[in-house]
Order: sequence, then structure tokens, then C-alpha cells
Amino acid sequence: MEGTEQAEKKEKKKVILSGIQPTGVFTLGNYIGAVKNWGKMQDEYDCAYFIADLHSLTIRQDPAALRKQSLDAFALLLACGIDPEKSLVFIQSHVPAHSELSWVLSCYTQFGELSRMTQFKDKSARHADNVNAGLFTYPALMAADILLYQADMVPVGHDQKQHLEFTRDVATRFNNLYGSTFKIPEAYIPKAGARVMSLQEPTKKMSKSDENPNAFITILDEPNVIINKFKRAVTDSEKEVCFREGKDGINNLMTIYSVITGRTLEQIEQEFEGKGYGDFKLAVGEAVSEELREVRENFKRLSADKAYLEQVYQAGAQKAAAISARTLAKVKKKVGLLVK
Ligand code: AQP
Repeated sequence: MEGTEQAEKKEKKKVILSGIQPTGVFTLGNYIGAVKNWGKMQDEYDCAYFIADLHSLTIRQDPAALRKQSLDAFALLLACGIDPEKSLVFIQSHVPAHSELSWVLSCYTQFGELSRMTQFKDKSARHADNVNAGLFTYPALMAADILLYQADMVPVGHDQKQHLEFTRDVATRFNNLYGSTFKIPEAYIPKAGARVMSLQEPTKKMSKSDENPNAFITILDEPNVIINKFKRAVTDSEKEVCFREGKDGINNLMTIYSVITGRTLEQIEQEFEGKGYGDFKLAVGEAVSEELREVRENFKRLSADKAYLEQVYQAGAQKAAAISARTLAKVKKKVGLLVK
């Protein structure tokens, strides 16, 4: 009896889903804006996290490097505290339902709405020699990722807000046409750290594919590398550590320090009153390095155990296939595909 009650309680947990591309080692932005929060949600929610390898094909990748990065990214998720005993963890391309639903949704998506996506505009400007159809229809695949699992909430950084709104639009459109099929997901965007900025151009978001390695911290950077990158971070010609419009570099460092230490912006201003930027940058570097120590150690251990990683992603793929098949079958029936 008690077991049944517990099972029902588990049944009622809200579903959280999010993914990350294996386009390189996760940055401090990915960590603060997304992955750090994913770990914290595992007890309260039914969580599903995946490596979005299909999404990363929208930019030209070296095949061998992508394979390695995908396995490394999987290990990184676990190293950041995603526990496969509590959460579903898998690799997107291992679950064909993502591509199948993406196709159906793209047939319910208008050219005009995809043309408005800022990520498409940014990435097509950055990769002008490869403005492919996948880059354009990326949001339909992201919508499929989310809707297949009937997610209630999607924890993402600020840059993904527009894609989330698109997901809600396409799901609502489909539900209006065919009756309730998809849960309409909410974005879960952290109050602080949802947009960690580049250390070199603090008006631009920190990105793992930035050409300048000094612009981002990766979560596997060694302590001396982290400290040096913060030392070189672009700030301004003033001396005061305070959060104010126009002080983009300092605002970014203060936000990072605040999320890592739990101190408020006011407390940080007090802590560094009368001290220069040098002291402040060193403190940020040391705090970040310490925060990431466990991740570095976990990754070292996990990435050496390929058999364990394979076992976890195989089990994840099986479970994800079973969940997503239910939604996909519903969709196929509703749009008129002959179900075998
Ligand atoms: N700078 C950031 N600040 C806060 N959150 C961020 N995220 C990304 N950058 C920041 C969040 O990280 C999650 C995973 O992102 P992704 O790997 O799927 O793709 P992305 O948003 O395109 O991240 P990158 O680092 O900029 O990758 P590349 O350089 O390959 O394009 C998402 O929740 C995202 O919001």
C-alpha cells in the first residue's frame, strides 16, 4: 500500500527537461545558467537531461572530434552532479523519435516565425558560408525534444527564451487543431546568471565556440588558467567595484561572484570597498576555481571509465525511447499517418 502511495506521489512530480550541445567543454555560462541548476532539481522533479548532438550538426563539426566531445559532454553532465539513478540522462541521436517529431512539427511551423529567431540570425551571420536548413529549423527540433517528454518546465539560460516561446506556440497550435496532445511547457530561467557574458566582450554572451579562449572559462580549466583569464577580463577605466549601468565587465564579474558565493551585490560592493579591480578579479577567479574543483575531479574519474558511461547512456536511450514513443504514436495518429 505504502509502495503504491509512493508511486503515485512520484507520478505527480513535475517533469523537467533540458539539453546541452556537445560543441566543446561546457563554459561557466552553461554551468551557471543551466547545468548547476539541473542538479539541484533532481529531488523535487522528474528530470530528463540530454546531450543535443543533433543540434550541433547545424554547425560543421569534425566527426571524430564530435564523437569524443559527445562522450565527454555526457561524462561532464554526470560530473556536474546529474545522477542517473535520479534522472533520465541520454544522447539525443540515440532516440529517433526526436527527429521524427521534429519533421512533423516543422510542417506546422511557418517560415516567417523561424526567420525571426535571433539565434538563427546570429549563427547565420557567424557562419555565412554554411547557412543550412538545419540551422533554420533548429527550433522545431528543440520543440520536439521538449514536447516528446510532456515537460512542464525547461530550465535554460536567457538565450533560449525565444525558442521556448516558439515551442509553446507550436504546441498550442497543434493542440488547437487536434485536441490536447502536448503539455505546454514553461521556461525556467534563473534570476541571476541566466546570461553570463564574455570576459573579453562583456556585451556578448559567453559561448563555448568563441574563437578567443580568453573570452570564456571552461568548467575543466585548471585553477591557474581560470585565475589568469579573470585577470585579463575586460572591465573599465574606473576603480570602483559596483553594479551600475555601463559597467558591463564589472557587472558580469559581480554576477558570477554572487551566484558562486551566494553573496548579494551589495555585500560584494562592501567587501571590495576601497580595493582595486585586481583584488576583486583574483577573488572571483579563486571562488570559481574552488567551485569547479569537484567537477574537475569527478570528470577525471568518470571519463576514464568508458564502460560505465556506455552502460548509462544505453540505459538512458532505452528509457527515453519508451517515454517518447507514447507521444509520437499519439501525434502520428492525429495527423493521419497510418500506424503500423
Ligand atoms: N552565457 C551563458 N549564460 C547563461 N546560460 C547560458 N547557456 C549558454 N550560454 C550561456 C545555457 O546553456 C544551456 C546549453 O546551451 P547549448 O550548449 O545548448 O547552446 P548555446 O546556448 O548555444 O551555448 P553556447 O555555449 O553558446 O554554445 P555554442 O557556442 O556551441 O553555440 C542552455 O540552457 C543555454 O541557455
